[in-house]
Formats: sequence, structure tokens, C-alpha cells
Amino acid sequence: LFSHKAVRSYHKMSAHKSRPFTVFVEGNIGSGKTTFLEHFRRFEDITLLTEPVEEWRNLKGWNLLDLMYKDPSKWGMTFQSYVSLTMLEMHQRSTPTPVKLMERSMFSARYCFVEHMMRSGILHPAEFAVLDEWFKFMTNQIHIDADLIVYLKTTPSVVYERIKKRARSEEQCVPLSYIEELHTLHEDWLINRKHAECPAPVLVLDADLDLSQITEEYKKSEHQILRKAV
Ligand code: DGT
Repeated sequence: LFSHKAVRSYHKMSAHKSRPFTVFVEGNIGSGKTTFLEHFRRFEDITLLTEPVEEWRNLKGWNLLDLMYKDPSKWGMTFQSYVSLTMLEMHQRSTPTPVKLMERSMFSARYCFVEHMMRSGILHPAEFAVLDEWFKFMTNQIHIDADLIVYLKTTPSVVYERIKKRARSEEQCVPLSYIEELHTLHEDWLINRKHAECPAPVLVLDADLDLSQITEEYKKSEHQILRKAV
């Protein structure tokens, strides 16, 4: 006879041995992805994988994010190719818990950021072709698991003000038009389904709300995420 506790821990083990329930947290720059992940830190069955921005800011001493913002035509390709690598590493990382919560994914890198660089001519068509072949290879040959996408939907002018307030040095010259373009690309991917690939069902949350009200909004996603934490 198994005790209740033993059965529970068996479920936990089998749940994560098969594979974790995997959630991508997506949304424009400044939409509160990091805050959303922090909300779930209190639950022990969830592994949080925050975006590797610090790695992008320091690769052997080089700040690729800064180089990219200062001279996008020159550094866009290098930056996006490193973003792909760090994203792939996150997708592949095994977790000790039944739920894995990831900030962004290689899909938003491709369908939002690379797409923007291609459309605006920042990437040469040949550079875009190389990144796109890598993307196709990775998504076709390596199984990238996703069970749910939480889309933190925002209004461009709202996140624009937040970005100015938080004053991340690299983002100081980001124009509102860039934020608007990224907004449209997120909507095209997650709401209008313009790309073949939307790897999981999408839960849309109102992320315009300010910090005092956002916890209630975040809570709306708890049952979908936590019921998987057996
Ligand atoms: P949060 O917590 O919602 O405020 O999220 P952020 O703004 O810390 O994170 P994110 O991913 O929206 O933006 C990170 C910075 O990297 C931002 O300046 C945009 C820039 N970036 C350029 N290309 C890419 C890309 O392919 N992927 C991601 N994630 N960021 C990129």
C-alpha cells in the first residue's frame, strides 16, 4: 500500500519524467513578462526560466544587445543568431519539476524580432535566409514542446512609457514606431494566426493594468498552469 504522499510524489516524478507541462510567456517589450514569472516563484512545482538578456549583454565581455541597437544593420544577424542559440538551450533544458515556465521562445524571436528586421531591411535577404533555414531546421528536427502560451497583451503607448521609465540603457533610443511594429507582429502571430506555427493554445491577459491590479489578472492563469503541477 502506498501512502497518499508517496502516490503524490510518484505522480510528480512521472509527470516530469515524461516531460514538463511547458508554458511560454510572450508579449511586447515592457509587457511585464519578468513580473509574471516572479508571480509564480511561490509555487514549488514550477521551474522559471527567465530570458537570457544578461547573456546577450555580456558574451565574453561584448554587449551584443547594445551593439545591435547602435548599429542594427551591422549587428542584427550576429545578435539574432546568438538569441537563437540561447533560446534553443532554454527549450532543451530539463527541469526537476512538472511545470516549466519560459520567458519567450524561439518562435517570438523568429516571428516578431527577425520578421521586423527582415521587413525593415535591417537584415540583408541573404542573412534572413540563413536565420530562417536555422529556424526551420530547429523546429522540424528538434522537438520543441509547448502546452500553453500566455500572451501579455498591451497597448504600445503604455509599454512605451514603461520602457522609458525603467531606462535600460540599451533601449533609450527605441522609438514608439518600433514598439507598434512589434505589437502588430505579436498580434499577427498569436491572435490573427498569420504564421503556420503557433505551437500551443493561447491565453490572453490584459497586461496594460498597473502593478496594483495586475496580480488579479495573473491569477486568471493560475489554474491552467497549476493544475498540471500534480
Ligand atoms: P518584460 O519583462 O516584459 O519587460 O520583458 P523585457 O522587455 O525585459 O524582455 P524582451 O524580450 O521583451 O526584450 C529584451 C530586449 O531584447 C529588448 O530590448 C528587445 C531586444 N530584442 C531584440 N531581438 C530580440 C529577440 O529576438 N528576442 C528577444 N527576446 N529580444 C530581442
